Amino acid sequence: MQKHDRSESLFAQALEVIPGGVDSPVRAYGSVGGTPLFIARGQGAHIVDTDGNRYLDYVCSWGPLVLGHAHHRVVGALRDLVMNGTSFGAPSPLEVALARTVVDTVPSIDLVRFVSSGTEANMTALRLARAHTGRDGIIKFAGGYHGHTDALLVEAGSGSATLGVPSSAGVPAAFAGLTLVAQYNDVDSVEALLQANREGIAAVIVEPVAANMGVVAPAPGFLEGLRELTLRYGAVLIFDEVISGFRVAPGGAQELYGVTPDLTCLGKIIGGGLPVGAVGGRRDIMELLAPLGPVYQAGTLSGNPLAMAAGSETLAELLRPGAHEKLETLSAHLEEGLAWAIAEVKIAARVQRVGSVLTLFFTGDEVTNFPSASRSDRERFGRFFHGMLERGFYLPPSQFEAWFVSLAHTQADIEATVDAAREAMAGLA
Ligand code: KE4
Repeated sequence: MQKHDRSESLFAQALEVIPGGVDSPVRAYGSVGGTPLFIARGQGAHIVDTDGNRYLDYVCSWGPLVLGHAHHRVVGALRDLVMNGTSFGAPSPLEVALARTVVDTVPSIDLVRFVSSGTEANMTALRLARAHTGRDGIIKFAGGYHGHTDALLVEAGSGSATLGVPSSAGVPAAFAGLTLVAQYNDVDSVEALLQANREGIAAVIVEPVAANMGVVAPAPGFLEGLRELTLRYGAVLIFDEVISGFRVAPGGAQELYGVTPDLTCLGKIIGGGLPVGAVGGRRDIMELLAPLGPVYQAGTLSGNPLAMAAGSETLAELLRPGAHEKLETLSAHLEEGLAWAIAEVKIAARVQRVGSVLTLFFTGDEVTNFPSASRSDRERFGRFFHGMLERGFYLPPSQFEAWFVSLAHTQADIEATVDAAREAMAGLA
């Protein structure tokens, strides 16, 4: 039986000085119960908590660690760099190198600006869209999560969904009122909003592969429909690829599904585990950004050399021939194995996957949007989460999140995961 004394002691200390004891709400285990584990170190596909318990990690820092923890290329690059300083507040060759990789790999991106989080990237994309169109309205999707900028904390997914507070406190009604909410995989719901606000919509923002309501793939024609509608109504199409970028294909979901947005937001993987975000897209829109144009955006640590280096090393490894194929093979085996375990245990659950992100939903019905995701049995998910944790498998502590597979996971890890999942699910009956 695992001991968690150190985590419990650290959580009590954290609660004295940090709101909720965490620096990001989903980490508090609010929707699964129990005391969050404090992590001491990671190596490859495993993490070790402060009590010395070792886990196979399917959070991978919520996506950035697609190579696994402490990859030698990332550690080596950072070790060499840090001796020469950590930040200069000035251009560095490292941001040019990473920008070149992003521009050469992501179909929609002519120019890219680095920031320090996915939230900043999405916030900037909205500002660019509003400047480009002269309009104020935004359309997002119920269950879509794009970081915590005011305009997008309306019926958001991820942690805010588990909080049961679809719209955050502190967001002025005037701001929220500019954000209209459509249903994912429902093009008609978008057209209705565009029709009713013909000249008012600056942008439609979407996770092309939804991952913050759990993983939901775009239905055939959905992304194409958004592309056609936004062209017809003169709105900017923004793909939030903070999760899917570089993960579901080298060029992200826009490459996988063959739909090119006007702007793309990136994060996570492109920083290799250090703070990063990026907004990129059509030259005519991106050139609105200061110092070229009238849209102000700035950041003390934007393009931080360490983050740029960690990102470049991560992408260099990820873009090697065969890397995405290996991720696909491992992830497909995990999906198949979990589906087998569900059938064996005869439990109302299903697996939904795109590339190396997947979610095990505790519902028997297909999950196509946030209302259907919300019909999942969150109490059962919570017990499953703890059942897996006790067996040494670290899952995202929420039904509305994605499991992340890395290149450090092995076939043996996948098989062990499936065996543990079968046992944990059997215990739920
Ligand atoms: P950050 O500001 O957390 O770097 O990125 C926000 C963001 C934007 N877009 C998408 C599609 C995202 O998934 C995220 C952040 N993802 C969550 C997990 N679903 C991060 C975990 C957390 O909030 O602690």
